[in-house]
Amino acid sequence: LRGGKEDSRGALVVLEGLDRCGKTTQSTRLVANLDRLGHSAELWRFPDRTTSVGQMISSYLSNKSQLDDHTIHLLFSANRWEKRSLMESKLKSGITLVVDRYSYSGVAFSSAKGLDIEWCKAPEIGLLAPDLVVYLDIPPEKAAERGGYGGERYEQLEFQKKVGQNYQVLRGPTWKIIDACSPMEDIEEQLQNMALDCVKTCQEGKPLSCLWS
Ligand code: T5A
Ligand code: NA
Repeated sequence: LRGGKEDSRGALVVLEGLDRCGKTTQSTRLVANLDRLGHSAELWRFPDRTTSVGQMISSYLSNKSQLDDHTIHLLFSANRWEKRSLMESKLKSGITLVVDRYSYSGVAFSSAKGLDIEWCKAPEIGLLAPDLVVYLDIPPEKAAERGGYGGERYEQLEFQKKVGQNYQVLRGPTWKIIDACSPMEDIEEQLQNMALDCVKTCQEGKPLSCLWS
């Protein structure tokens, strides 16, 4: 017997936005809220700095190593590919994944360096497509005023402006936008409602699909 709640899948929910837009704050709260409401959910993030590929990325981001722009792009992508099968099995076992950055970061940041956007998208083809992408929208100037900004490689105002323009090109039907300058509690509530709708659609049998769709 198929189609019952017992074999319904989890949702793939991705948070995107400029550095310091509030993704980590909100993805953490969302997982806690979904859990509280009886949905099994896990918090994931990319880059996943715990793998050996992730350690190369982390070293690059903190300016401890230098890499060609194409090379680091492919490492970010490889870091998602190394988690793909686990991601699929978690979703199929009914767990909702809340993911702090995904392929859209990969494309928006690398193309801000001048790499061709189609070239940047190509290695992401075949990764699981998110059911919902929530973009936390913040003016780059406001993000720069937030705590801790300036420590890592990409945390520079002019660069973040280009990243923001690239994100606009990537927006599609699964995207929802939240004003990231709103109070944290308001963002939390909007995000929770969006995620609950999405979880419901997935439980009702929406099939998993692959990028870019
Ligand atoms: N990257 C990533 C690529 O180039 N390619 C890729 O494929 C991927 C996956 C990764 C870097 O790598 C790039 C993108 C990034 O430059 P990271 O480790 O993911 O970096 O770091 P960030 O995502 O940039 O995380 P940040 O720590 O910078 O920002 P968050 O998570 O967006 O923000 P958060 O929640 O830590 O909040 C930042 C500050 O703002 C405050 C918080 O308290 C905190 O001080 N804040 C608010 N203040 C006022 N109002 C609100 N609503 C607020 N929400 C949060
Ligand atoms: Na973060």
